[in-house]
Amino acid sequence: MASILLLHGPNLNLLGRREPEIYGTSTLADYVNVVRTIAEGRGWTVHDRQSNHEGDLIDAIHSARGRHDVIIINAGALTHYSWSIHDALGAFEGPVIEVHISNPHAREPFRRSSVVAPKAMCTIAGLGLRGYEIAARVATTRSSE
Ligand code: CA2
Repeated sequence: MASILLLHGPNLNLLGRREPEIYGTSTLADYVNVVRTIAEGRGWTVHDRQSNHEGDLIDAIHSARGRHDVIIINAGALTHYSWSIHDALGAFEGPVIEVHISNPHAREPFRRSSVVAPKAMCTIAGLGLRGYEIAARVATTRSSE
């Protein structure tokens, strides 16, 4: 069965509980459920992991090799500076989809660059739950469709 690794980085465990004016009221579980519902409805499995630790995320990306077909990643603030995550994603053989809840380009200048983006087939940002829905559809759609 085809499989998605859905990764969330630092502080995203706080979704729905802090800063609702920026990130809304949906929880991390809501985001995971959107991806899971769409993917499982199309016969895919989803393995999800959130960590506040860069090394945990890198280990998860390494272990995706040969086990998962697609990585969907919201690396949180690590998006903007973790060259280690950039390198780890480069060693993954399948497509990487970068997602963000907010639109980082409309925020502080330090959020305008992503070290994940050069390793991703696409970036979906600023659409909240809808962006995750699109990411799940893209992940589970064969390139010929
Ligand atoms: O918009 C996104 O999805 C971000 O990846 C979220 C990151 C931010 O650093 C990126 O620039 C854009 C931050 C996640 C922090 O999440 C919180 C949620 C609730 C309360 C506090 C932080």
